[in-house]
Amino acid sequence: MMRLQFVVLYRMRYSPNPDFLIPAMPLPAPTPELITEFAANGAVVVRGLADPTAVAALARGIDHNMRHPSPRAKTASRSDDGGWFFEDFCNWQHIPAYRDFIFNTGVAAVAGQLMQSRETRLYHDHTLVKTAGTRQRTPWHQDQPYYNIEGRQNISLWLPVDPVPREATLEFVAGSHLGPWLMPRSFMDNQAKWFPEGSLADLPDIEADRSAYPIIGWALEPGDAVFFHMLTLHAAQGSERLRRVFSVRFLGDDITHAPRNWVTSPEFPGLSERLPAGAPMHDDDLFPLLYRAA
Ligand SMILES: O=C(O)CCC(=O)C(=O)O
Repeated sequence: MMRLQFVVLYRMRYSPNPDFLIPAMPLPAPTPELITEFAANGAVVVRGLADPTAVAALARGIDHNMRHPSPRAKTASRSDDGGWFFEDFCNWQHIPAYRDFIFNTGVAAVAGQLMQSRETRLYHDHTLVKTAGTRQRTPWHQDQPYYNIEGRQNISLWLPVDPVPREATLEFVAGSHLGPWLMPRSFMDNQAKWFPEGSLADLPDIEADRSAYPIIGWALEPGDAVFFHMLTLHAAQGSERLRRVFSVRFLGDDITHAPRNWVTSPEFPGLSERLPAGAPMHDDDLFPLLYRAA
């Protein structure tokens, strides 16, 4: 019964609707060159993905999110940091601007075409804000080892609503998504809280020898976006100015559930009880279909 209600509500609330905060926004399809670049580098930039209306709505949504954090919110900076690195997850059902951006624009179609998937599902949203003066770096890491999924057809969008200069942007090691899974560690105290110590190779010290790696990254204007694979190594410095980012994680055709013996980041409480290991994510309403290629 609950499941049926959710499906009906979802159909009513999330079909494209001109009254939404962010009006329907079809987007140009990625070029074949961009799709090839994504496959090779595991990260690409798309300029002007979100228009000023969408950027303003997302900025208001992020500000609301910071004033009303969910129980999943985290502070990823130390108490003596000059700023605040705020993170929150899985808020699309509560923050209309997040929901409208995900469901009412063509962003999922762009994601699906970049990862060359017939279907694109929502995995989760992630808000990442560094307030002015935040010194906390985001250390180099891959995202997928923190998650509860297996499969290669995946993609994340990282979209700032403030200008981000090159020195504060998200950086990537081009091609690293083609390499092995590397040890996920907690950002502030470097602990192995996910895979057991020794079960995956540790990351090399990329900062100690940056010139040895093909590091790519772009200065971004509000509404520009980077898309990256969940195995691409990425990192960011602190930020001298306010850097508010809305991020969406998308799943493609080959993604299956990988329940873990530890608390994933983010956590999907109760999912392991209803979705077996190896099941496609489309077997659960938490991961709604956003786009299907014709
Ligand atoms: O915004 C940041 O500083 C880090 C972003 C990140 O690690 C991610 O989006 O997965």
